[in-house]
Amino acid sequence: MAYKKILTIQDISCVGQCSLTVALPILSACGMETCILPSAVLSTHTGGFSGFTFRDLTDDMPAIQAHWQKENIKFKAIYTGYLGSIKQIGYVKNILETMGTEDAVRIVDPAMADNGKLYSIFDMDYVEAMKPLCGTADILVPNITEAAFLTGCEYRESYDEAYVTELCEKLCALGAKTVVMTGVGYREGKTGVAVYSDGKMSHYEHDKIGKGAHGTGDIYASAFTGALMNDKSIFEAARIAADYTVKCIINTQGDADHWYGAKFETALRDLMDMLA
Ligand code: PXL
Repeated sequence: MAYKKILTIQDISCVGQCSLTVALPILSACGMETCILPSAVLSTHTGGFSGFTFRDLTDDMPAIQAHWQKENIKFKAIYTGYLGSIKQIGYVKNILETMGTEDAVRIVDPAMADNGKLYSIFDMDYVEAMKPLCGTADILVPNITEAAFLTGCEYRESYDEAYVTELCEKLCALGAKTVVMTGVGYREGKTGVAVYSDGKMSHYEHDKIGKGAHGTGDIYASAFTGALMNDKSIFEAARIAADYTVKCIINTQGDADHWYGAKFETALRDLMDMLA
C-alpha cells in the first residue's frame, strides 16, 4: 500500500480522550502519516468537566494553510471533527476544497451534539454554519442527534428505517455523497451503523454496550478513516470501526473513575489485526 499523508482538523482537548488525542494515535496505528490542524486547545473536553479553558485557533488557520500551499503539500484524505468557531468552519471548508490530492477523500464528522443535545458551547447558528461544510463531504459521519439538527427533523429515541432513510436523504440533499450514521439500532439491546450511498441503505448491527462513553464518536470516525485509507470498502470500514469502538467501550466498563472517555489504547492491537 502506498504511504498516505492525511490531515485531520479538530481540537486538542489536553485531557479527556477525544479529538486529536484519539485521532492521531488511531490513524498512526492504521499506518497513516497523520498531519494535524488543531482547531482549538482546551484543558479538557466540554462534556462533564466544568471551568475548562478554550483557546480558539481560528486566526492561525489562514497562515498555516498558506504555508502548506507554498510547500505544495496535499493530502490523500482530510477528516474534520470538532471545530472552534463559525468563522473557522468557513476556513475548514476551503481547506477541504483545495488541499486534497486529485483523488482525496473528504470525511466530515459534524461533531457538535449527542443524546438529543448540542455540546455546551454550540447553538443553532453553529448548526446552520455546519451545513455547507457537511455538503462538501464525500463521507459524512454524524450520529443521529447531529443528523436531526442538520436536517431539521425531530430527534427520536425510537424510530424505524424510514426515519433513518429520511435523515440520510436530507443529509445528501445538503451535498454529502455518502452518510455513515452511528448509533442506529432498531431492536432492544442492539445498535449499529447505517451506511447510505446512491439511494441505497445498508445497516451493520452489533450489541449495545451500556450507555456508551464520551469520545466514542471520535474513536469511531478515526478508525473508520484509518480503515478506509487501508483500502477497505466504506461498509467494511464502517464495520471495522464499529467493532473496534465496541472493544474500547468494553475495555472501559466497570471503571467509574474513567467516566470522561474510553480506553482505546489497549485495543489498538485489535484494530491493527482487523486491518491485516
Ligand atoms: O468528542 C467530541 C468532543 C470533542 N471535542 C470537545 C468536546 C467533545 C464532546 O463533548 O467537548 C472539546
